[in-house]
Amino acid sequence: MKRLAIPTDPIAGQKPGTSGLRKQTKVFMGPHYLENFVQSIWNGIGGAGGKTFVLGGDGRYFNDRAAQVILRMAAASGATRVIVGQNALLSTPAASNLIRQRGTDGGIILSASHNPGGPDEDFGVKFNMPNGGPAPKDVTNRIYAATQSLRGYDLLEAQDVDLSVVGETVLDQMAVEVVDPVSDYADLMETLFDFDAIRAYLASGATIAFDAMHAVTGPYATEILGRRLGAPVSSILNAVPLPDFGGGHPDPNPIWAKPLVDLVMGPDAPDFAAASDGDGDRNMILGKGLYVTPSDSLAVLAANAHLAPGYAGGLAGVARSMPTSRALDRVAEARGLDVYETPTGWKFFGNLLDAGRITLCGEESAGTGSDHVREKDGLWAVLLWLNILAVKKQSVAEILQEHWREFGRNYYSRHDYEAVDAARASKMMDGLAARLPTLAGQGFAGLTVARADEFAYDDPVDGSHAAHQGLRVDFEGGARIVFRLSGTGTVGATLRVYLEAYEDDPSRLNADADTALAAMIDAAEAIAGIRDHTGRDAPDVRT
Ligand code: VG1
Ligand code: CO
Repeated sequence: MKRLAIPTDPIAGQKPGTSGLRKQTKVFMGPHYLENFVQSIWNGIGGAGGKTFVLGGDGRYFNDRAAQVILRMAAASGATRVIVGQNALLSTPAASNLIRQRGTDGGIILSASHNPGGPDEDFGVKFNMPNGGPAPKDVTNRIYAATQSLRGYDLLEAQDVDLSVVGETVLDQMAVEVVDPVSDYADLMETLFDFDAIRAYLASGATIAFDAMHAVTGPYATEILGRRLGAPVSSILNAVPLPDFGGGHPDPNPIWAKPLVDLVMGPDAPDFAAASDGDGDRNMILGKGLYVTPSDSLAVLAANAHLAPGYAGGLAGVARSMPTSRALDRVAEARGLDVYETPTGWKFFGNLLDAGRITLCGEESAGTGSDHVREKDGLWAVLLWLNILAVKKQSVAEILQEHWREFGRNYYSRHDYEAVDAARASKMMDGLAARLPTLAGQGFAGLTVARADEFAYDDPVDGSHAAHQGLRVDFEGGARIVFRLSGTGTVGATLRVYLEAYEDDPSRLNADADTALAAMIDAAEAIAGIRDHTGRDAPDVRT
């Protein structure tokens, strides 16, 4: 085995976004592209020498090849050990758990999350810190700076490591430890939730459906929901991970998980249904005949988490990303909990979790989690819901109704305009940012602006500052519109418009969300001129 020092030049555009570096697969497969980025990770974290890393991914196309390259690069750079999920699989939360549990120096997760996979779709590489969470901005900035000054990378010339068998091998001087990707994670779940109660709930005839969307959660759901909790095999749908996710978008929302939504709206609806995304960190929650918005789900979980053993002592505090609805704030206020508002992206929760200021947090994009790992966690949310259902012995619909009666309802919807011309999208956002100070007091579609600003965040733990985190327009009466550009899209720009209206009149808690938000949609258009700027008549995706 020979260590090679391969000369390269910097590659433009290797700037990590909201969730690592996400690009089209064929870009990652291009000459030196993956290698340059991985070497830049090593350089950005002060070298790989003597370190132990976790490695795994969501099983998408190129996952297996990329894992072999990374192993050879880690060995060439003098890493001591890499802990790899069998067949290079690890869900994002399971990777976060292993990074923490094994006291490692961090890990590399191969995933483009909910983006589709395949040679003509997307791939991604993300570095997580020793606390198990996504790298914060100072680290991704160092990694990015390294990509711009890179002159070469180190690679071991070697055969592929057999990752199909659990056990330990050696690659040059480096230990490669292949582990079962599921068991440690499943054990952790057993410490948090009342598996006996959930087992009894399922045995009493409650029916569930979990859609793994041919992504990484298939094996996790099969072990946890099936083997450990006794759910029938037939209740786990699309359980086999496929490199192209069966041709679908592994994005658990009513658009991309439509078959599951159709199931719960139909005559054979199970009592509870859920789906997760490509890398297993997101969740969609459904009940008989209904879809629970992620923001509502977060609020319900916060209000009821104490019913699960892992949270029986109560919550230290809670947090949500800025565009997430303020349903959570209502719960926090009623329960006397601190609530933090952070920029989009899980990395901003890390410090709050590490400092013990919060126990539970979430995002409107279907991410919910707690201090058990440092990533959002799809199956965790499913298990917490099941634990709550098992204890309360109510339906999902009853739980929601009760929640809205107690706290009021935040009607909510997100409109995405995808692959918009990037220059035009920036122009729209810059123009709107400049006009924000003039909006207060103005009326749009019958709504009066109370205040408008550009969101910036000062981390209360380490004092770091994040600017330009989205434009907020608050209206009299508790409604709000947020405008933001995505940091995870891979083609052009994605404009996200987040709409929210608060209602506490008991006779108006059960409107259709689009109807309840109709004025907001008009106001968003009137304020931002979305049609003119994007050339689009309507959003591509509404969730
Ligand atoms: C999106 C979501 C954000 C989430 C991020 C990563 O980012 O809006 O809430 O944290 O994806 O999720 P953006 O910048 O495109 O809006 V995933 O499932 O990659 O881990
Ligand atoms: Co994800």
